Order: sequence, then structure tokens, then C-alpha cells
Amino acid sequence: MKIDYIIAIQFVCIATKGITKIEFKNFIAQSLFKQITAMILSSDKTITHLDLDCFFVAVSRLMNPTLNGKPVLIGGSSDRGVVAACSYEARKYGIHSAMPMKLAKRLCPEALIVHGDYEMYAKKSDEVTQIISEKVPVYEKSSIDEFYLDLTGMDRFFGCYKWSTELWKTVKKETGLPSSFGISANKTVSKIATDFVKPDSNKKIDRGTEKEFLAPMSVSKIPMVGEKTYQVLRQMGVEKILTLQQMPVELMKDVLGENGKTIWQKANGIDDTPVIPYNERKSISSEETFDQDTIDIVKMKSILIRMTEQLLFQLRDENKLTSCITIKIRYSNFDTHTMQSRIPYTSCDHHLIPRVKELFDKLYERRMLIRLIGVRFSHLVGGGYQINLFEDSMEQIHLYQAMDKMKKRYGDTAVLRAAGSDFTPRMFNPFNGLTKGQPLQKKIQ
Ligand code: DCP
Ligand code: MG
Repeated sequence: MKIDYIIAIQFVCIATKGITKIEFKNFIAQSLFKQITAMILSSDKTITHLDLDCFFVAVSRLMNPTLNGKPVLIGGSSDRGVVAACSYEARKYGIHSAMPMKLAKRLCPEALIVHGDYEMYAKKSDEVTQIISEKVPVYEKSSIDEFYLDLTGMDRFFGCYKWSTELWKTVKKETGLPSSFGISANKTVSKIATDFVKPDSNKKIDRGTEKEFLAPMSVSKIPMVGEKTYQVLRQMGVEKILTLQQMPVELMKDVLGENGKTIWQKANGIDDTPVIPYNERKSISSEETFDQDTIDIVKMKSILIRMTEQLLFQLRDENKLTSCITIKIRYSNFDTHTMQSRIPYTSCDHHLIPRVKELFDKLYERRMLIRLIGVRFSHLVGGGYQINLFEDSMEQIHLYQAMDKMKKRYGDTAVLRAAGSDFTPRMFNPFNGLTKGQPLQKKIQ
């Protein structure tokens, strides 16, 4: 409350009602208390969600402007491939990412098929992250082209919406990449607003208008609602978010358990999940110390392959991708060496295993006895893309899904590459550091 405002009230009170100064002080104390309580209760957040528009296509267009304005598909040109990304011009034909390339070509024969450049995508993704990290204290990089920014408290000196608009323009100016953003009181509503307004635009959802904004949309717009849940809801006769809003939460809980409750809350514009700060150093790793120092390259590579497979299974399970590999070796004289390599975002064994082996070959040049080897994956982002490289086929994607299903059911060593299965595996969860039935520091014979 401003001082002149207080003095004015004091003057009016004393003059008109004969209130003493002590009574007035009590009145002010009470009113301040009420204000502070109201502020605490309404300590609502302001979250901006920013997502780059047709990211892979937009980067490819920067490198080749003749692709502008045309239907473009990113993916392997073989018929067995899948569409990794497509331009908005291609989407008009009903094409979407993860669609078999063969079908996409049938829907739009004139579409231009571009074999993408993952190194470039990772580089441009880093550029955007750099801009955001310089301007926003708390942000989450939730996928290769998607960010949540916690702007809570920024309102007083610069309107959050105005500030987000400035940032959005800066991203475009400095990287050449179009994006869209949604701003609201929580992550879910902001994300839905971004998707609603795409491409190259933005939308602000005022506090208190969340339900009204969501009501006419299909339930499939709720981020948690995948194909399976959508079918369950459709069978219940639920198509619009409005219907969900009107349903008792208990019914949703009965049908879909705890997820049902969360979906109901999201449908009602309620979401208090925090923005999880992005940390470049976030990583998962695994290392093995040998009982007897070794120079057996075949054995060491086999162990590296097995460790890589186990770590990548964990990554996929956590819905994450990595873009940096580090290999570590410790010689018998305790000299420790590491070597790092940036890679396109991925979580697929068949992309990473060759890179791990390559890096090991470069690092292990002294041919001296080794006592320890390790592998670390860092620069993690959220993203459960089943498609990571353009030559990936539907068969390959299904193979990963089947393998991961078996690993989930029977343990992470249930399926291993022959090359990685020669040595006793260690059952270690790198996310929580816990072993599954075996000691953490198990040594390899
Ligand atoms: N991607 C992928 N596999 C998928 C989905 C996406 O490899 N199954 C890649 C290609 C996309 C990028 O990730 O360009 C970002 O994903 P988005 O879902 O944000 O899609 P786009 O950025 O292409 O389009 P939009 O404008 O709808 O955000
Ligand atoms: Mg995008």
C-alpha cells in the first residue's frame, strides 16, 4: 500500500469518524495482514511454455531456403522409413510425425523429402537454450525444442506477457527460428495454449479463464492423454474437455486410477507441477573396476556395450535423450583419462554403441593395463522420440518397444546384444544409485 494512500485514509478516518491514531494503527495492521494473506494465497505462478515451430524443418530451411513455403518431410527416403518431422504445408495433407513415409508420400506426392542433419538440430537447440538461460533464472528444457519458463514474481517490474513476447522475438531474430508461446498460471494450460496458437504466434490465458479456454477442445489436447486413454474416454462418451470438467473426479479415478484424477485436474485447468530447472550437468553413468587389470580390448568393449545398453534402457524408461557421451579409463597406475563427444539427441542403442566404441578406441591409445572403465551420458533432455535417425524403420521402432517391454518385465539384462552379454552384468540403477539384488561395486572377473 502506498504511503500517500495511507496518509489520505488516516486523514479521512480521523477527520470524519474521530478514530484515534492507535485505532488507526490497528486498522492498518489488520489491513496489511489481510493483504499479505491474500498475496500468499494467490501466490500463483506465471509459466510460459515456448516451443519451436516445425523445428527440424525450420532448421533445414535455414540451410536451404528453397524449402520455404513448400511441403517438406524430414526422414529417410526409403519406403520403410517414418516421418520424423513435417512442415505445416505438409500437415494440410493429413501428414504428421511418426507416420510411415510410404503413406506420407501417397498423401502428398509433391512433398520434398529431406534427409535431416541431427548435428545441426542439436546445435540450434543449444543456441536457443543459451538465449533462454541468459534471460530466465528458472527454466526447464523439456525436449529438444521446448521450454517452460517460471516467470513468477516478474510481473511487478515488467509484465510477464510483454517480457515473454520480447524473448520470443529475440529467439527468432538471433537464431532465425520461428516459435510459439503460451502463458498462463501453470504448465499444462500454457502448453495447450502454445499448441492451440501455433505456428509463429502466442496466447495469454488470464487467471480464472482456464476452464473456459479448455472447454471446447478435444480431450486429446490434454498432454497426458495418449491414444489408449483417448480411446477409453471415447468409449465413455467423452469427447470434449467440457464433459470431463462436468464429470465427478471420483468417476475418473474409478476408470483410470490416479491418472484419471490428474487428467480431471488438468481438464479443469489445475496443475501445480513445478518447472524443473534444466541442468546441463545432469547425467547418468556407470563404471566397472576389474579384479585384475586388463588389456583385453574385446572384453572391455563388451562391458562398455552392456553398460551402454543398460543406461540407455534407463534413459528411454525415464523419457530422456542424451547428446553427450563421455568415456573414462583408469590405467593400472591410476592415471585417469576421459574423452567426450557431442552427438545428436538420441536414446537408441544402435546409434550410441558405435560412438561409444569409437570414443574408446580413440581414448585407449597407450595399450597399458587398465583397472577401470566407465561411460557417462549427459546433456539430458526430456523426449521419448521413438524415431531418432532417418533411416529408422517401423520394424526398428517396434523392436525397441518389444525389447524395453521385456526389460521392464524381467529386468534390464533380460535382452542384451550378443557383444555385450559375455560378462556378468551389474544390476545398478544409475538414477537412484540402487542395485537390484547385487552389490553396487561388483567387480568384473
Ligand atoms: N521429433 C522426432 N520424433 C517424434 C516427434 C518429434 O524426431 N516422434 C522431432 C522432430 C521435430 C522436433 O522433434 O521437429 C520437435 O518436436 P515437436 O513435437 O515440437 O514438433 P515440431 O517442432 O516439428 O512441430 P510443432 O510446430 O508442432 O512444434
Ligand atoms: Mg516444436
